Amino acid sequence: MPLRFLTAGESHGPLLTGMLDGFPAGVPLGATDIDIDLARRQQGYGRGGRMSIEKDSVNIASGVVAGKTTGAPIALLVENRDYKNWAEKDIEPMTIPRPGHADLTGAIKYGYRDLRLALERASARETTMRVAVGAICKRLLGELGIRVQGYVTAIGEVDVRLPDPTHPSEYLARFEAAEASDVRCPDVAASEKIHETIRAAIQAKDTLGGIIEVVALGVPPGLGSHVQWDRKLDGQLIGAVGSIQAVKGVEIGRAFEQSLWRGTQVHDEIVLGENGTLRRSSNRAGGLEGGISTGEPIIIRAALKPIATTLTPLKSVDLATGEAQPTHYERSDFCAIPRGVPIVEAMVAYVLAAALIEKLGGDSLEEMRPRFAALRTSRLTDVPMDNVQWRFNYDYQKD
Ligand code: EPS
Repeated sequence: MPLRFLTAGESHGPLLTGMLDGFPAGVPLGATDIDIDLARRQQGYGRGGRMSIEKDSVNIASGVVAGKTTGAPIALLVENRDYKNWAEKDIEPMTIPRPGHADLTGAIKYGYRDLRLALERASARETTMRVAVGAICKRLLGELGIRVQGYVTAIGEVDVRLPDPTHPSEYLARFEAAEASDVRCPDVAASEKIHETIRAAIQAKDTLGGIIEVVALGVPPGLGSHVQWDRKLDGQLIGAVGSIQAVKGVEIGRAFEQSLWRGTQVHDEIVLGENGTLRRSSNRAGGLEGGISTGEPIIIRAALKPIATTLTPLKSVDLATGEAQPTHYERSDFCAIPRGVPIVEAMVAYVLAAALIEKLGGDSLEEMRPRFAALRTSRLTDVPMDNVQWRFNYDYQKD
């Protein structure tokens, strides 16, 4: 059974819930493993007022017994502290859709007679549960030496060009530096500029988008497949990251920029390293070739649009009267990009955990370990060639 998850819950309902099914037995797991990432999702300059109400922490209601997963579905619950502020109150009608949010599209699709019904589920509050699921997937990946972490590379007009690491271990210092920054950018000077840019946007009653880069270290070669469209790991990663609220673009490595270069400038040349290892002189492919992991760090970049709820009104139409009306302000973030890092990490971790389970079988971690250790790598001895002439010899009769 493949790994899969679902989430449920409204932004101002009693709780958020999620279920992760198909997760292997024997993985050590506690609520604190998850709460660390839930706390990271709440931090970052530019966040909105809701984050001072919530203190997200998870309850694990099934699938983990005596500190280890059992292979049964894992049910997760996070309470919305803000619920008590909404439970007893009369909800004002919401009839003016905000451009950029799901207010209008949701009402058209479901025939809602009040726009709040769309907002409640479309809200990025839902990402709490994605992060919880992602933290569990990271726990499995960690047992196999795989690490998924990210940082911010652009917000507003500040776009940081981080140098290409000469060794994967350089990413570790980058992760650490990002966590020390209140805008999750590893570059200290750029962090200050980003902070200023967000402050100016708040003062201007506006919002900001940006770019998040997530890196997966230690991924073995051979995850995903070139043989079928829906088994390509790059397609799965792009789809999963593209499903996150506000994400409007996803690239592997610097795909958009490199699409304008020549082939000889783009492709990572293959060189013979020590002990017959086939190495790459660069990682412009972002760790993926032919929909399959190469063994180099996987690099996913997500472009998020600015938050759709702006203090400065935008033009809209009051659906109750048919009259032109500016939007009303709803409490929201000014810039959600620093908080978005663990959300992108979560979706990447989920896809990689699913790919590993597909490759190794996912009943138990105990069974996965030796299979993981036996995987072919990019050593010359792992890819022996026949080096003789041969024929296709299809059994295909042409009329
Ligand atoms: C969010 C909770 C929401 C918003 C934000 C993300 O809470 P509230 O609506 O009560 O302020 O702050 O949602 C959005 C950005 C959005 O567009 O809906 C959270 O927990 O991350």
